[in-house]
Amino acid sequence: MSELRFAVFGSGFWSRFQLGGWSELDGARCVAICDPDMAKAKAMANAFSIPAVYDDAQDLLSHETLDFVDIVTDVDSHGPLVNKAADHGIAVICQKPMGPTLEIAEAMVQRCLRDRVPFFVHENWRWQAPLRAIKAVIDSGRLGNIVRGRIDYANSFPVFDNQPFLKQLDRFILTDIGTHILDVARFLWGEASELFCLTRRIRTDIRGEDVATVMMRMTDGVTVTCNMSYASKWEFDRFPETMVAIEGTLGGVSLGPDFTIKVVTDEGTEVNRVAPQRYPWSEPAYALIHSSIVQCNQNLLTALQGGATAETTAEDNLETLKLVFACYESAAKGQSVRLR
Ligand code: 89V
Repeated sequence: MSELRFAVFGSGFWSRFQLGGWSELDGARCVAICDPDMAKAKAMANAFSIPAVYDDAQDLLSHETLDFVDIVTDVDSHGPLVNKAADHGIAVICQKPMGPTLEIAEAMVQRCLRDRVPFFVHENWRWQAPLRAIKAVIDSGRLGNIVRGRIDYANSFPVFDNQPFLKQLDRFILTDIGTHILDVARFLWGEASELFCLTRRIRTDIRGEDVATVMMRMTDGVTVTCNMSYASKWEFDRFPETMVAIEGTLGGVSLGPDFTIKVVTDEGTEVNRVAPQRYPWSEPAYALIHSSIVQCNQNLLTALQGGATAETTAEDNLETLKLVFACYESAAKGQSVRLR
C-alpha cells in the first residue's frame, strides 16, 4: 500500500507528540507543516525532517499534494481549517475539542458529509492501554450485568504551565479533559439518556471551571459518575491517570494508581498491571497519553487507507460533544438534561 502524504497544522505543545506518534507508524509521511509563527514551524520541521514549511494554510493546501491534514491548533481555528481542507477535498484529522460550540462542530461535520470528505477527531484518551483492558473485562461478561461505574480524573497537576491558553478559556475542564472523560464513558458504557452536572471554579487565576461532577443515566440503565478536577489533592492525585471503578452483579473491576487493574469476583481477586508503552519522544509526565496517540493514529490511518471504520469519526465525536455541552446546560440550569 502506498504511503499517505499529510500536512500538520500547528507547531505548539501537542504537535511534537502528534508527530512523534506518526513517526512510530508505517504508511503515512508528513510532507509539510504550517504555523503562523514561521520560526516555530521551522523548528518542528527540522526536528521531524519535514521538507516544506508554510505560515499560511491556504498557501500550503494550494501547493502540496496531500491525502489528509492533521489539525493540531487552537479550537477556534478548527472550523476554518476543516473548511479549507474540505474545499480541497482533503481528508481531515482534528484535535479535540472538535469545535468551540456544538453548532460549529455540527456545521463542520455536515460540511464534510456533504462533500464526502473523511473527517476524524483525534480523541486519544480511550486508546490508553489500561482503559482498553478495563473494556475487555466488561466485554468478557465476568462482571455480569453492570450496575454502575465511576471515572475519577482528579489531580493538582499544573496543566497551565505547558498549555497557558487553558487559563483563558471561559469553559475549561469540561471542554479540555471532559471531552476525553465523557468519551471514555461512551466507550465503556454506550450512550447516556440523561445527565446532571455541577461545576466549580476553585483556582482564582483562571476563567473557566476547574471542577466538574457529572452523573449520567445510560440508556441500558447503568449509572455513571464522572469526577473531574484540576484542584484536587488526594490519595489518587496522579496526573494523567484515569481511575475507574465498575460494579457488576457478578463482580467488580477497578483501575487504580500505577495502571493496576483488580478484578474481584466470588473466586477471588485478580491483579494485573497494564502499563503504557514508552517512546523516546514522549515526555515522562505525559507518557500514558503519548502512547495512546500512537494507537489512535493507527486506528485513523487504517480508516484512511480504506480499512476498518475508525472509532472516533467526527460524527461519533459529536455525541461526546453533545454530552459536554449538555453538562454546561445542566450546570447553568441546576437541573438534569434529557438527551434521548
Ligand atoms: O490531553 C489533553 O487534552 C490535555 C491535558 C491532558 C493536559 O488535559 O490538554
